[in-house]
Amino acid sequence: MLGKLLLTGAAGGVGKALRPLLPRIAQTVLLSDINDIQDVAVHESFRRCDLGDRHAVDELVDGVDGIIHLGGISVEKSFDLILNGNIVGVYNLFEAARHHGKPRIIFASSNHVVGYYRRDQYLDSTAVPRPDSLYGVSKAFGENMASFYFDKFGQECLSVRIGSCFPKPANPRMLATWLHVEDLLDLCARAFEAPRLGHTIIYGASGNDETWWDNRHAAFLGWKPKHSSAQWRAEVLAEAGAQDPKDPAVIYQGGAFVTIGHPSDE
Ligand code: NAI
Ligand code: 15L
Repeated sequence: MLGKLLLTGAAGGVGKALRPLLPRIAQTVLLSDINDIQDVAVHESFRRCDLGDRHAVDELVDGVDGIIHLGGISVEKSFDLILNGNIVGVYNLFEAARHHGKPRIIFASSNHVVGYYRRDQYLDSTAVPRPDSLYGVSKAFGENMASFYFDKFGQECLSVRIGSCFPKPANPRMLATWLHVEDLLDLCARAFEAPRLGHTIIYGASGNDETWWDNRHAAFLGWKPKHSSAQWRAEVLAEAGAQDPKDPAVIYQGGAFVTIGHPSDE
């Protein structure tokens, strides 16, 4: 059990879903986000912070025993927004951790680091990144930052290439990529408890019938997802209708991220 856990991006979708589960792994939780949070529970406190503000991030991390880093831009956006939240923000977080006792970091990376691999390719964590967006590039940067800070400073971090962490799968692609928040919580617990974490990359998907990812290099964590998208398969496929096998959004793992417009062209 951790003492004080820092949860960045706490006002977002995953943050909101994870919050009620966090007493299972931490005594107190410091919530943080650039947006306000009103409903703070007794075991929680809140500090508003822009991840791009180095001094504020340094103060935020002081005294925490572990970090779940969800904060940042979570979809394709302008380079300036991504630069502040996901590039400068990640640097600030790792620097702050280094200066304050190196609490373990769980970094919310994304499947969009490898979004330009086809769905018939089976990937492990050694696959060379093929980002499908500026957003995916920024997550690859975060993983590289984790690698560098471990090799140079011994800062331990689990980068979770999250698939699709939502209440239920919203389309056929998510039948393969879906991650139940309880499985994410269990993965975080194992990463904080493991005798050694080092710099590890894992794909964050539940025990779905279809998978494109192989987590053998993170097997030492003993993570066994309990949930599966199977219960929604018939409903999701019926709602979606026929898929065009020539559509790049159907061919590639990143789905619609490979077909959306480039932000600077808009
Ligand atoms: P979200 O967009 O709902 O939440 C992200 C939070 O970060 C927001 O509350 C936002 O206000 C905050 N934020 C953005 N810029 C910030 C800044 N400069 N300083 C401080 N806070 C800032 O995203 P969601 O879905 O909750 O995802 C959480 C994390 O997991 C994100 O890092 C996302 O990239 C990653 N992820 C999520 C997936 C999913 O399926 N939900 C899949 C893959 C990765
Ligand atoms: C992500 O990285 C995004 O944060 C999330 O909004 C979804 O688009 C998810 O990937 C996905 O690929 O389904």
